[in-house]
Amino acid sequence: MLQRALEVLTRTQEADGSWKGDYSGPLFLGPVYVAGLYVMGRSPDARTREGMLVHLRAHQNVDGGWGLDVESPSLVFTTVLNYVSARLLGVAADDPDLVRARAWFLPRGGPVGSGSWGKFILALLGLYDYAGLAPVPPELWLLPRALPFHPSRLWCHCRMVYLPMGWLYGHRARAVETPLLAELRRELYPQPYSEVDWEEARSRVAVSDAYTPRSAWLRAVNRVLGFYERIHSKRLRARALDESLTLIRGEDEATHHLCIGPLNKVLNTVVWHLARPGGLEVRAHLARLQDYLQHSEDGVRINGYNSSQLWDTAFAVQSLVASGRADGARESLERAGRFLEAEQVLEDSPHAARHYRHPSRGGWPFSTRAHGWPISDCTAEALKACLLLEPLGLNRVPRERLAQAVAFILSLQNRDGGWSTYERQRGPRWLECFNPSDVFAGIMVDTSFVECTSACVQALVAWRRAQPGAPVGRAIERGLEFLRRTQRPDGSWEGSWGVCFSYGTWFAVAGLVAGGMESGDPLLRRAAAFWRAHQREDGSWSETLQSCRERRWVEGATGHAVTTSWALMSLMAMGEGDSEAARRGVTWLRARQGAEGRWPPEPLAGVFNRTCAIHYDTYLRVFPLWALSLAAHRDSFRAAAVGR
Ligand code: LAN
Repeated sequence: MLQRALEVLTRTQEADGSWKGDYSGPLFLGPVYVAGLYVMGRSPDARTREGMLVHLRAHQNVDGGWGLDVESPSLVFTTVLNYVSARLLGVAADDPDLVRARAWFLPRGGPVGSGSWGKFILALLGLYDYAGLAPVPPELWLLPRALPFHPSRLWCHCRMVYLPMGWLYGHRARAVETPLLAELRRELYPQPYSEVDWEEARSRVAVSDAYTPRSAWLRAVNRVLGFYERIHSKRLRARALDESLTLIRGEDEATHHLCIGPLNKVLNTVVWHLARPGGLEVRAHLARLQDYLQHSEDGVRINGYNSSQLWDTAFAVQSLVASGRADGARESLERAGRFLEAEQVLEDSPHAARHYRHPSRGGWPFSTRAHGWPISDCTAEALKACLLLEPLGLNRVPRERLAQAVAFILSLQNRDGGWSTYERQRGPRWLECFNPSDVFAGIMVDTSFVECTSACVQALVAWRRAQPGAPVGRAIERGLEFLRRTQRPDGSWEGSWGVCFSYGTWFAVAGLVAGGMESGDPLLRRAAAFWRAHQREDGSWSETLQSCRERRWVEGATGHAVTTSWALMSLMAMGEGDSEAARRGVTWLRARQGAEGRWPPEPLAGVFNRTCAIHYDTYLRVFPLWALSLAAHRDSFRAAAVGR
């Protein structure tokens, strides 16, 4: 059965050596894409349009709304945006699905109840008045860089979304009026459009959309900025808009017009359409817009990134090597090795300091080299994969380049010993009090994460083994200390990029054990107790997205193969492989595998910013294989020991 799982994985590899799959899930990306095109007087081609509508209809909730992602309860933000998107794609207002949608959002105030990003996109379309938005003044970019709230200190995803938003806000950019937009203004609001109280709308948000409450600090800042909007100097604004455009250009060039993510990709494209209609910039952007499209049997979605190729490939390599059957997968590993080689970032981004970019050289991104934004843990996982390929003679990345990857990782370590995602922590944690998104948490500052920290520690340990005497000991120690410090009283760690305590605990344990922690250590005992406490009667583990939102363990209805694999890998790492818990887990996981070697589909295991689920296409092919491989090794090891 292990062999089948291995075959499934190698069979699904791309010709370029990577694993490339669906990276969708969020339901706000499609509508932003459609809205962006509409502002530019364009619409998707017929096939994409049809496909997007299939996907959109397939994920409408029974109550008539759309969730933040394909598995979540309805929000006004995503319901209004998907409604508008369907209309812009040609669906009539009396379509039964749209009638149901209106019945859901109208009693909640329509756009007025939406989380702030929904209001912004609607303002761009002329379906919401700019007076009803919290101000996004581009002048913030002109503040002294040393200020703790200079935008360059924000988490890169957040600042890259607000950068084009500031430009568009400063211009009060708005789609050319069409009869359809006039109809939409009548459909979206419970009252006539001319009677909406925009001042009041600014501070309104429906309960469904208010995950992160607007703090008193944020409300105060919004009042001050609102006042500033009335008195602002035109000259200063013009300078700020120029500066924003320069920074937008910098982002475009550093990413080959892919941009860091799908949102700023669309917004930057719209910016250039307005700043230089028909210019080179728009054309370069349009050429790479379809990189974000995912065509599949059940429609067209927008991926959350240009792909997850590097990440998936690094994990696939690790699970194939762990299977102990690398010989059978040699050809596949060889191609994967080539992909890893091809995707390492070999130079810093152009004018890095001017664009507030951390040096990139030596790092690996989540997707591809062209994307241009390397990440701490993606670099770490790729480095681990290369070092595993080395003894097999399949690593193609020369030592100097591996050393650059190590230097990149070291350059990212935070003062608290941990690692954040793309950059060292730049802003104070209290900036999170100013999170204006309503629907996400933890978007303001790139702080240390358990997962990133563990991956970096593991990679540095592997490097020290390959390169004895490498000066990484102190960094490892500080990373381990961070991991020790962040364990919760129940023995778990909270993850941020997968669901949730299972993901975090798997990473933390793997990091601590790699760093030399002994199986009898009280920390690991507590972690084992955590796993035992949550094992289900049938031997599996199951954790849901709700855990991330509520920040406490919330169990699913049935066992999950991915959660169970994380639990098993963690138990085996901490020396609990022979325990009753591990044995029952392994039995469940084996029985769950289908005859053709796959594990049946299950709820999404990826998450971001505590609220939004995202699909990792390879997780069901990689983690069960990996966990069962480790278990099989133990079995054969035990058999050999008994025989002796
Ligand atoms: C990702 C994708 C990769 C992911 C890992 C490398 C797996 C993780 O270990 C670190 C965080 C990171 C880089 C990550 C952060 C948040 C992202 C970029 C995403 C989940 C993909 C999409 C998401 C992005 C923020 C979506 C746009 C929404 C905003 C709130 C700006």
